[in-house]
This record gives sequence, C-alpha cells and structure tokens, in this order.
Amino acid sequence: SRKFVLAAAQLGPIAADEPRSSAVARMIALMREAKARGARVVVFPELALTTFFPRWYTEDPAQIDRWFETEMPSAETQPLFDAAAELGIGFHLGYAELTPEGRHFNTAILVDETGRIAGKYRKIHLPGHREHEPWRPFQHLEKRYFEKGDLGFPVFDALGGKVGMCICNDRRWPETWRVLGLGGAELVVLGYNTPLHYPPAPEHDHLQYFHNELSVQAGAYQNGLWAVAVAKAGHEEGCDLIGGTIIVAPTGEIIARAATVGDEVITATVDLDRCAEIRSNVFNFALHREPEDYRAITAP
Ligand code: CDT
Repeated sequence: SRKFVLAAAQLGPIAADEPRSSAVARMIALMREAKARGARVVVFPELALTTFFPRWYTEDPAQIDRWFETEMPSAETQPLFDAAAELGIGFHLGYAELTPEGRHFNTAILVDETGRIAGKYRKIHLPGHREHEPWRPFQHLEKRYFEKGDLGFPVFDALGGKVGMCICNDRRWPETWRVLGLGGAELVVLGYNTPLHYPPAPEHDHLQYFHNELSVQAGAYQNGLWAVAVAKAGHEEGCDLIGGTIIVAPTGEIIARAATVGDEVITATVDLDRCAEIRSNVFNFALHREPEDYRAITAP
C-alpha cells in the first residue's frame, strides 16, 4: 500500500558533553514510541547525535573532528540500526560525516525497515559564515566546518514510493524543492537546527516559526509532495532553538505539529497517492511548466 503512518521525532537540546550513547538511547525510546503508534518510518533531526557544534569557533582540527562520524553505523550508532531492524521501522538521521579522504559533510541518511542504508544526502545550502565573528552571541560556522554536498538532490525508492532528502537551510530555497519534485519525490524528509535569534537581522526573530512553516508548506504545495520537517529544539548550550516540527500534506496543509521544544513524537497518516491531487492539476509539470523562461535560475 502507498499509505502508512509517518513519525517525526523532535529532539530537545543535546548538551556539549552528552555522549553519543545518550542521544542514541533517546532516539531509540522515540523510535519505540513511533512504532507503538504504528509508524513505518521515523524522522530524526539534522546533526542528531551531538550538540549543534558550529556555534563555536576553533582553529584546532582535532576539536572539530570529534563531532564527526567516521563510519555509519559505528559501535555507538549500531544500536539505532539494531532497534530499527528489530522493530521493522525505517528511520532518517542527520549527522556530521568525516570521510576516509578527510572530507567533512553535513549528512543525512535514510535507513529502511531492515536496517539497511537506502539513501544518503549531503547538505548543499550551508548557511552562516567562515571566520570568527566576535560580535555574535554565538557563531554559525557551517561554511567553515562543512564542504558543500556533492551528491546533488537525489530521490530514492523507499516506503513504496519516491523519497527525497534535504537539510535545514535547504528548506528555505525553492530550488531545493523543485529539483526534488522534478526528480519525482513524493515525500521529502528533513531535519533542522534553527536558532530563535538570528544575529544579522534580529528584527526577524519573531518570524522564525513562521518562516519555517512558510518554506515547508510552500515546498510541499508547489511540488505536490508530502514533507516532514523535524527540529532539534530547546535551550542548548545557551542558544534557543525553535521547535515547530511539522508534517505537511501535498495541499500545503499542516496535519501534525509538535507542541513542545523537547523530545516529542508526532505522527500522521501519509497517502502517497494524494500527491496526484496537486501534481495532476495545478502543478502538472508536463502540462504547465515553462522551463524556457526559467533560465536565469540556473545561471551562476
Ligand atoms: N542548521 C541550519 O541550517 N540553520 C539555519 C539557521 C539560519 S542561518 C544562520 C536555518 O536555515 O535554519
């Protein structure tokens, strides 16, 4: 069937000294709750194994590399894969990836119900800055610590349909959604770490939840696909991260929303066949797109 229960597992704050084993144990508890609610897949946030480390500046590679995973699964993350296989539930996980060649990526994977990695994505839109900016109350150094993703925006066969991934800042870019939509995605899964305070434009702080919903709802509707956006939330190492985890239908309607800024599971029944409500009508790409007039979008 193309209809299943989808779970989004929001995480509350992860302290800088919280071991991976603790984050994994929290996620397994949420996975069990998701399964008890009938979920076929559970979606975890961006960089779900550690605190959001790009908020600190360092020039010491060893200080940075300790936040990264050199293998997936590793001894510390294997219990997540074992629990998924035992429960027969898929999951999506964001983590910092350090490759054998020494490359650093902000990565997400999709794991199927047997515990096998079915898809991988590396974040393309890296926000923030590269150098230390002492005027900020906290840094946002993704441009320093990560390389731009090199896998494009792939779409995978999973969950009886086509699943795409993006990560946090990617959700604010219509190009992300359209490329995934053109790739046939029927469900887009993503995690985020979004500070409530945006130091370059603090006058927009009160709009953080609105801009999250605006971006995800528009992406879903304009491409006729399901979307789930999952927060790492709450007061983390002196920085407030928004919650607002949501599941959005292809009509753009929010059908489930988190109520807290802590560990919390939300669920919704997803029917992938509902994508046709939009994709066969107002956003029938074959009938109504006019790519000849969109060239400016891909010009550097
Ligand atoms: N993690 C991430 O991409 N966060 C950004 C924060 C705002 S830009 C500094 C986001 O787009 O939510």
